[in-house]
Amino acid sequence: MGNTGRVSSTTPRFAALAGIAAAATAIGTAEVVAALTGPRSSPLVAVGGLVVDTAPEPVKRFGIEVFGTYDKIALLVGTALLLGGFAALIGMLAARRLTVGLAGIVVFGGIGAAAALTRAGADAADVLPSLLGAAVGGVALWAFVAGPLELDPWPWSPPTPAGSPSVPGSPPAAGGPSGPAGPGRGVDPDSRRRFLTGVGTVLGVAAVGGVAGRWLAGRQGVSAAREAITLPAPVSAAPPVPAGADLAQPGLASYVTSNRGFYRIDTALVVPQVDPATWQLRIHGRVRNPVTLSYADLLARPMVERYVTLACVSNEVGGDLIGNARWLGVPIRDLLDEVGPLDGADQVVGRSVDGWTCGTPTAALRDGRDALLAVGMNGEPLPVQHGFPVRMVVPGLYGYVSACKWITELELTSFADFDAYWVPRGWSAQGPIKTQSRIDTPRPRNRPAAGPVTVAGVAWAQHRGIDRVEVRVDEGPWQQAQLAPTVSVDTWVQWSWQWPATPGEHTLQVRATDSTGETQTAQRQDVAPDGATGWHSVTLTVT
Ligand SMILES: Nc1nc2c(c(=O)[nH]1)N[C@H]1C(S)=C(S)[C@@H](COP(=O)(O)O)O[C@H]1N2
Ligand SMILES: [Mo]
Repeated sequence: MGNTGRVSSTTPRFAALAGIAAAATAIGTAEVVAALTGPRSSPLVAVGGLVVDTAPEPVKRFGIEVFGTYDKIALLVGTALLLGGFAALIGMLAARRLTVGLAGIVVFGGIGAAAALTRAGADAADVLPSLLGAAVGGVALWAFVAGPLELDPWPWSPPTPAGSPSVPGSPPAAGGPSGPAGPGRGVDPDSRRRFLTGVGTVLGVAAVGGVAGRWLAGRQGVSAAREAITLPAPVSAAPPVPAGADLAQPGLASYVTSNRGFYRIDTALVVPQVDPATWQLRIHGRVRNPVTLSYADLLARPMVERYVTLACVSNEVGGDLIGNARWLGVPIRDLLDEVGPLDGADQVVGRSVDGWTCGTPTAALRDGRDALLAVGMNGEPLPVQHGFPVRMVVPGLYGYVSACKWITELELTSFADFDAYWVPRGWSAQGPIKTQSRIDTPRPRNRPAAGPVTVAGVAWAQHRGIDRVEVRVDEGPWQQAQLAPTVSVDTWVQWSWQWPATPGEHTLQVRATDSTGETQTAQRQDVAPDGATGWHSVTLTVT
């Protein structure tokens, strides 16, 4: 190692660069290996998943509120920035003492491996990407700091030949972190070129590796299998959407939500790829006759098709975490009748391939409502993001207690014996959907002209049905809105009201009454623990 004692103020930057290049190599390697061992073993995905599962509830809520459906992208970008910072630090530490830098890499590899082992269905092979990534990253770090690509000189290393102990109390090596940069004395240009070429090459290879790894993982995706599926016709078709159910008002959510426009909420950082050819559903636990069904078994059963409006418990008043689709599936009621739940089995736990669980009251699945093991959404096989190949859909219950995507198990148990995913995280074990209404148009930015203005929106009280929607202006008298027809009590309903708008600032409010006669409370309640309450209001200026 040619340490001539020359110094350069740019060296800390080079050291940081070496650390980042080494970390990128580690991650690129890990992604390639993870393409073979499965997505849950990718350290980025595993650590991110662990963060999602263990982050305190307020942090998670913040993520969902600020980034919405992009919360996962935000998490990945945040993780990458954080990792970049640590990698730079590791590079700078390694420039002073290689073993410290290598120890940093070992710690990161260890965290990745440990995180991978915590994921649902993990086995020993899942530590491989992290371990191999750390090993390759370690070699890269060595190459930049003490090996063939070493910058000449590393002014932070002791001025004495490598290996000799530094003298306690001696002044820092020339050009130490706080030492002065020697004027005009830079790094040897040849070595600088070699170093930067090395860094560039390694970053390029790492990027190619990362992309190739993701691409390989993508090829293992199930889109092709999904496209090859022909769904059976239902024995009981969905009732036709009545004329006028969709008021087709600009700004108003359409009565049927497209698959592309459907909200997506789940804890999965990487969308699970479940092969229908090997998919199985185990119905077991406190039952007389446990069964295991294949996808073919399921498709061979009589299918029904129903419109059901799905809603998320995290939907704020006025929010859009709600959508209405036509679902094709097998009635869960029939399956439960066949397995024969034992006394006291008051909870059915749906378990996803990624370990997520929801707990549904057994009674809700057997009381005659159209609770489905769904395979189709709006005439297509379930989109992968929405649970392909099979998910649950239960009218009247929030998604977190009923709508298990990528489902592989239905376990009969009791509420006393098992808490599903969100329950220990502060959400209610019971999650019936609360009656709600929303003003979709006009919105504040519309600034409508004075005169007749169509006020319109949606209201929902799944499985009870909406009886009445009322609107008021500036806290004046409540005015009855017109309800559009609907397919059933299991979907939302559109409403409209003609407003003789006058110039100035006004506040519109809406409230709905369900078929039990209960009117939405004005009381504002947060989404936690069991769904928001309160009236949606919109303040706007009429010109
Ligand atoms: N496997 C799995 N299923 C899940 C979830 C999840 O995190 N993992 N989230 C649930 C929640 S909270 C809701 S609101 C619905 C949303 O379904 P969607 O994404 O198809 O709209 O899925 C439910 N099913
Ligand atoms: Mo949800």
